[in-house]
Amino acid sequence: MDALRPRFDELRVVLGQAETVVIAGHEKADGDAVGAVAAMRRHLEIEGKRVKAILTEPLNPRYAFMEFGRSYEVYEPRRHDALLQSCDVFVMCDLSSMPRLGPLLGGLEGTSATTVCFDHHPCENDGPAAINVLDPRATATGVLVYDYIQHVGGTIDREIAESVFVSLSTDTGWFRYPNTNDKVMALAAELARHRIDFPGIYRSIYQSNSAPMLRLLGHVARSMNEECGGALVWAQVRLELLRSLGVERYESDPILDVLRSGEDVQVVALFTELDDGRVSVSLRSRGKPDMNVVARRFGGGGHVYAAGTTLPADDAEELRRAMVGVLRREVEAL
Ligand SMILES: [Mn+2]
Repeated sequence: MDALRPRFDELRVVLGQAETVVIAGHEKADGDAVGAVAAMRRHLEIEGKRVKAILTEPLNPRYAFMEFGRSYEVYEPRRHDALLQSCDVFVMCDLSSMPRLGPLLGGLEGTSATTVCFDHHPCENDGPAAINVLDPRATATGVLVYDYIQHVGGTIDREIAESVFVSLSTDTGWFRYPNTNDKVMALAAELARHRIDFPGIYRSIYQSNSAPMLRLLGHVARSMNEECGGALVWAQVRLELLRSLGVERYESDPILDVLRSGEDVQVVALFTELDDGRVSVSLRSRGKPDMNVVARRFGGGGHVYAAGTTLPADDAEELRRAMVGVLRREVEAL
C-alpha cells in the first residue's frame, strides 16, 4: 500500500478541487464493484461533493440490502451523457480495461473529466486513467477505496464499512478463497465495529437462489464432464435449458460453487450460452494453473483464481473445445 501513497495524495488534490464526480463500476457489477462504488460514493457525499454513482444495469437483488440500492442510477445515455461530459472527475472501480465499462464508454468519449481508476486486476500497462490506483495484490478493489479514505482521514460510517465488507467478503468467497489471510480477517474485524449484520448479508448474497436456479444446479451437476482424474470439471448451460426451467436471473457463481466443491477438483470451467449465441465462460482454479493467462488467450481476463471471457457466436463450439483442450494440458502439467 505504501507504493500507492503518491497516487492517493494526487487523488486527494484532484478530488479536493472537484465539485461534480461520477463513479461507475464494470458491466454486470459484482460484489466488489458494487462495494467499491458504494464506498467511494458515500465518502464523496460526506465530503460535500455532488456525486452520482452509475451502474450499467440494475443492481443484482443479492445486494439490495445495501443503502447503495437507493442512491445509484442505471445508465441511460439521454439522462447521463451530459453529466459524463461535464463532470470534474470520473472514477471507475474494479476494472482497468475501458471496454469493461460497456455502454458507458460511448458517453465518456471526449469527456473533459479527470479520469481515476481503482482496481486490483492484473493490468499490463500503467492503467487506463489519468490517476491509476492499481494494486494486483489487493484483496478487493473496495479495500483500495477503504485505504484511500483512511489515508485522507475521511470518516468511515456504517454505509462505508458495510460496502467495503461486501467487497472484501465477496472477493474472498466469504473468507474461503486462498486470498483470505490475517490482514483480511483483521480488516473484517475493523469493519465489524460498525454493526455489520453478517448472517443477514450472507443470506442475502449466498442464500437467495430461486427454485429454477436450484433445479438448474441439479441439471448442471448431473451433466458435468470430469477429466484428468476429476481435477478438471467443465459443464455447459444451454439457452434451451434455461428457458425450459424458467430461469429468469441466471448467475454462474452458485453453479461454480457447487462444481468446485468436489474433493479432487483443481479447475472448473462453465460455458453458458447467451441469448445472441455467444458463450460466456467462467473459469475457477485453486491457484494453479493461472486462469487469467488462459482467459487472456481467448480474449478475456481476470485473476489467478477466477477469470472469464465471452466466445463469439460463430466459432463458439470450436473455441469451447479449444479452451477445454488448453485447460486439459494445463491441468495435466500440474
Ligand atoms: Mn474485484
